Amino acid sequence: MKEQLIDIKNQAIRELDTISDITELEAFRVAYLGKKGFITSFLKKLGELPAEGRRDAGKLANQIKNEITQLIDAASKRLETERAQKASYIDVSLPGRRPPRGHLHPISQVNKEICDIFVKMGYKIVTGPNVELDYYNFEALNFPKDHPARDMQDTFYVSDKLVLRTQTSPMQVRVMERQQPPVSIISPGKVYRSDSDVSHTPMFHQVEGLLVDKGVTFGDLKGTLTHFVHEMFGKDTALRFRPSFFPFTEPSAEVDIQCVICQGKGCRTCSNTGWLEILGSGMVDPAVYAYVDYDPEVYSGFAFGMGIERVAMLKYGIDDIQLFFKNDMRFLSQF
Ligand code: 2NM
Repeated sequence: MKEQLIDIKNQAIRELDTISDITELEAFRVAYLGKKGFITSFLKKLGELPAEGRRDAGKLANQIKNEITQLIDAASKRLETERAQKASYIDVSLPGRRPPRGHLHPISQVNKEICDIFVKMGYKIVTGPNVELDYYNFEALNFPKDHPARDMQDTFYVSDKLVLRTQTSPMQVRVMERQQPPVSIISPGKVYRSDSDVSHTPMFHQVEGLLVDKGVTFGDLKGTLTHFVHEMFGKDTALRFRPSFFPFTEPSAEVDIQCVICQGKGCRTCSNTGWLEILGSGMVDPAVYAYVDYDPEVYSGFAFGMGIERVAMLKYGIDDIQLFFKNDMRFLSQF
């Protein structure tokens, strides 16, 4: 009897040495101290023993039961300490987690691309106020007093004399006012019009350009804008100059490029015309020169303007302008 108990105890000590986690330890506890475990079974069989040995065997069994219980407690503490140490262990050789890296908004990217093309041709970038005098936004640009663009429906008025600029050309008037030709400038920036649908937002971005010197012709305008389109959309992009009208230019022309979706065959995007309008342009009207004291007998020049969102939509085949303003990372991270 006694030997049998000692054997159980020694076996328990050996087994305990091989236990490496809490689950195994629990299985061990059940095997020895559980309802059907070695010790419990032994205690249950005590009644079958002759009365004289029963007391000693019971005493020894309970003593071993306590010892094993203490061993389990100790092993449990040891395993818990090991687990905590493992959890707090830092592998200093692991490569770091790279923080996600941002980039310029697609409108900023396209704005930079447009400006870079003209800067390479010698144009200087100028910027100015978003809240502009009616004088620079309309009057000095030769808008008649009753022109529909001046209407409250189209223009955000800050006061009688102040508006949110509806184009960036007021800045060009400001430059001409303080500097005689030659001038070659582009003015990028935000502009505001009371308008909102799939192709209009109340605020959008424009780049306008101006070149004035002696002997500047419509041929210079065509050459400059053809170069721009080829740089922006590729050398193989066809373009055409279509007669148009602006208060500040005469003659005026809009530039269309071959539809980027159907290559000119005709589709929904180009309303089956094969062409997409990309910018407005023209020879600066002598009426504008009168406001800035340029001599129209000596100087001539051309000007142009384009919406950056529109250029970006054509370049990337985007059909909803609102996407540029929603800050949805699923859209923005594609650029
Ligand atoms: C356009 C189209 C045609 C333009 C004119 C001028 C200025 F100041 F010289 F008169 N700046 N920009 C112009 C000309 C803008 O945008 C569609």
